[in-house]
This record gives sequence, C-alpha cells and structure tokens, in this order.
Amino acid sequence: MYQIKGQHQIMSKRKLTKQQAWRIEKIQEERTKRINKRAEKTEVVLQSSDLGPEIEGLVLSHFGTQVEVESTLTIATETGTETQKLVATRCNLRANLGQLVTGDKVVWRPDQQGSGVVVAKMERDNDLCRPDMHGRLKPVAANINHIIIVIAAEPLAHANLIDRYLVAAETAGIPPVILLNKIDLITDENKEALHALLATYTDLGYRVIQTSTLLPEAMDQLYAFLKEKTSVFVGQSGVGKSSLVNTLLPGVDLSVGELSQKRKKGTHTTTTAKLFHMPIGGDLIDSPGIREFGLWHISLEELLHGFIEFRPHIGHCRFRDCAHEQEPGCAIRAALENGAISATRFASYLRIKQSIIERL
Ligand SMILES: Nc1nc2c(ncn2[C@@H]2O[C@H](COP(=O)(O)OP(=O)(O)OP(=O)(O)O)[C@@H](O)[C@H]2O)c(=O)[nH]1
Ligand SMILES: [Mg+2]
Ligand SMILES: [Zn+2]
Repeated sequence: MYQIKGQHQIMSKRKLTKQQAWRIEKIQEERTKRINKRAEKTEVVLQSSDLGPEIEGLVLSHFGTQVEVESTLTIATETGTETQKLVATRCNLRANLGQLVTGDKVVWRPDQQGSGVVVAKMERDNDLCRPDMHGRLKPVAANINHIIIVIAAEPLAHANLIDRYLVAAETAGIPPVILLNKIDLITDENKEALHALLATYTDLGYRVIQTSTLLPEAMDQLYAFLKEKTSVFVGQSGVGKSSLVNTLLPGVDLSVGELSQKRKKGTHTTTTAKLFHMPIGGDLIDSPGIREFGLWHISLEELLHGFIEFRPHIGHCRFRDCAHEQEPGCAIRAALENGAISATRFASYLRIKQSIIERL
C-alpha cells in the first residue's frame, strides 16, 4: 500500500505520459496480485494443515510474524506415564487477530512440525500502547499490574519523559512506579538534582524505588515489590532494564549494552519485549528502550487527567472551553500560582500538549 501511494505521488510530480502511467499502473496491479496471492497461500497452508486441539497460552514475546506462546502441556514420558510441563511454542498467527503482544492470553493449536498457530486472542484487562515511528499505535505489553518507569543518573533522567510515561500509565489505568537504578553512580554533583526530581513524584504520591544491580542489598525492596504481580520495565535505552532482570533472575542471561562513550546514551540493545516468571510468583516483562515517547494517540482531555494533581481543579475554570493559557478565572493556572501544581509539571504538560496539537 505504501508503495502504491508513493507511485501516485511520483506520477503527479513528473507529469507522466499516458503510456507511462498505464505501464506503471499495470506493474502495480501485478505487484498487488502477487502480494495477495502470497497472503492467500499462507492462509491456505494454515487452514489445511492438520492442527491439534485448542490450548490456552500466554504470549512471552513477539518475533516478526511469530509469537512465542507458553502453555502447560501434558507430555508422555518414556516410561509411559504422563507429566505436566510449561512449554514455549513458536506460533504463526491466523489472519485478523489484530496485534499480539507480550502478556496477551491466546488460544493456539499445535501443528505437525512442533510449532503452532494462534487462532484466537482473549480480551485484555489492559495494555500500554505507544505510537511507533510511523505514528501507528503499537502495544508494548498487555495484562499488566504495574508499569515500572526505570530511570538512572546515566543516561540522565528527564522529567518530561517520566511525565509522558506517567500520563500513558494513568490513561491506560495501570499504576506506575518510578525506579531509580544505578544508585551506585550517585555523586555529590548529581545528588541534589536527582533527589529533587524524585521528590516531585513522591510528593504526588507516586512510589519511588531505588536500586543498583552492582549492590545486592539494594535489590531487596524491588524484589519484594514484584512478588505476585505482572510488571513491565519501561524507559530510556541504557538505564539498566535488562540488567535488572538478569540480577533478579540469575538463570536469565539477557544481552546488556554499554553506554556510548561520548554521550553516555543507551545503544538500544533489547529489541523485543519478553516475559519472565519470578520464583516468588509474579511475572516480569523487559521491554526495548525508547528515544522518545509520543502521546499523539491521547486526547487533550486525557492529557489533562494524566497529570493527577490537575484533577481536583479540572472543571472549575470560569469558561467551560478554557485552554488553561491566558483565560481569566482559570483554576489550573490558579493552582499553579498557589503551588498546588509545580512549575516543572506544568511546563511538561504544555510541552506534551503542544506536541499533540502539532499532530492534530
Ligand atoms: N553502574 C551501574 N551500571 C549499570 C547498572 N545497571 C545496569 N548498568 C549498566 O548499564 C548499561 C546498560 O544496561 P542494559 O541493561 O543493557 O540497559 P537497558 O535499559 O536494558 O537498555 P536497552 O535494552 O537498550 O533499552 C550496561 O553497561 C550495564 O552494565 C547499575 O545499577 N549500576
Ligand atoms: Mg535491555
Ligand atoms: Zn483553565
């Protein structure tokens, strides 16, 4: 579809002769036919193969066109007895399932090659979504109890990115927690700024946890917090999300990446979200680090509610269509002036609002 659109644009710019335009159209037609045929073929293969019974499963991760699905299967042993085992199976997807993501519950059927086919997706309790580079909304993970926003002194934490995550979490109705990792890197120079940043969020009632993967005793609080819940680590690249998983779960050996020498930025090591079980109960999802968190998919109303301290003031402005900018009698502005809303949070709000308006 993208290519076809591209051709039309070229055609209108170059003013093609009728003959050329006709040829291009023919080529496009052929291409579309070929693509459709390929899609049909895959469909036929999936349907005609001899599939086994329907099994419920949990999506552990998503790789290109396949997902890894975990289920408890009954397996015959060599001695003729049966045993139950947690097994992960690579599955293709039946058409029209929509997007699947780590944490999704699905129904799949085994094929005869040791793989499977996902045939249904169960309804989600919730999901955390974000737009990709092309503005398409993509789920990051589904069925989560907590979003753990991981920050660090290196790469330096930014209030605006934290606020974007908080708004996304509040909009999705999933409680967020802020996790300051790499506390071994706290120095006299960065201490004050980091503590002030964290205080902004503790003052709002958000829970803040501090860790270092280099200090075993600094992991206890997080470990206890994760018990019997499904949590997802999100945040900038390089803050140590995968290192945290490796430290919490010694059997797991995820790739971790050094920060770039010059700019002390992450190098985007993790490329796909993955779910792990905790021995004490609970699941942990590692996710790829991001450059920026677009919030173009939320409305201005949702944005306002995403700043939890704004909520008591919403609906109290003199004008019903108040934009909270210059209007007299603005309750949000009044809260800003009397200190109920902090200047940094309000600045964050304005920045995000501007970025949403620019894409409208
Ligand atoms: N000093 C220190 N370094 C840490 C700590 N945790 C992780 N690191 C280092 O930080 C770098 C990045 O760690 P990763 O675990 O790959 O970070 P990530 O958040 O998973 O990054 P992406 O997968 O790119 O999103 C690695 O060099 C780790 O060794 C910590 O507590 N203290
Ligand atoms: Mg990682
Ligand atoms: Zn207002």
